[in-house]
Amino acid sequence: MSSTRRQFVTTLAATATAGTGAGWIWGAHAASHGGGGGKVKPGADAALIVVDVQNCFVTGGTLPVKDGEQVVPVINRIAPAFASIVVTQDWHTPGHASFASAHAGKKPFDSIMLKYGNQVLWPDHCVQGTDDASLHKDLKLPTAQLVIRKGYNKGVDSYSAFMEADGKTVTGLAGYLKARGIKTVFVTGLATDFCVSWTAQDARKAGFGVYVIEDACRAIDLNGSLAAAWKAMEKAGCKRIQSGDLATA
Ligand code: VGL
Ligand code: ZN
Repeated sequence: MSSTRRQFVTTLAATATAGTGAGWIWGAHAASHGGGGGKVKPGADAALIVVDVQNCFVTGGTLPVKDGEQVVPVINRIAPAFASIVVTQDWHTPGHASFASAHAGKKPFDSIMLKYGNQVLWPDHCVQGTDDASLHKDLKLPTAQLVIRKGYNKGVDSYSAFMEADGKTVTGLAGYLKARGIKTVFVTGLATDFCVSWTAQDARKAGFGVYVIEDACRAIDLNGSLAAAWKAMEKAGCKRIQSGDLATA
């Protein structure tokens, strides 16, 4: 790790640690535990968002994220701490504009300019109704209330669970959460540097307090995208924590 990178990580780690005991916590209060270590306790106005834990993004899928399946036990373990849980699914049409196969001469992981801006091109993935697009079979979220699908407009991608890549078409998630009195969201899932990051940043834009639970996420890390995503999330006011920082009992 370069020294700049190490310093960056250290700074973020310090921010997260300080944060768990301080007064900035939205919709969550620091619960005292025997040892005095502050933990983040999700309140009644907090929701867990589980982003794209689908077959396509784990080993054997069409766009596998390294160690993507490792988020499953972490998410299963923390889920009981949340009264509200929302699950998302990347849900593309066949021939979707985010697929390299839809653009002559392009390969997966190339980029192109679309009407709404730069678009990374991916292997065909998460096609509506396929097993590849199903939620991971070991995800155990019996209390989840909403499954929200995104990326279903053929010409527009949607990394974010709130807003499509055109920057104006909403999914309805912000309205749903607000109607239910949710003030804070805890974001987990795949991939840290794409759908998790865009979802977390858009949640801030929509006025929610945002925690991103780092060890409940895994990244694609394309050309430095992971470091860039953490920087952007931090700038947007998202708080980086670990699952162990949560009071899960
Ligand atoms: C995602 C790339 C393409 C994600 C979705 O879930 O992070 N990444 N589609
Ligand atoms: Zn996608």
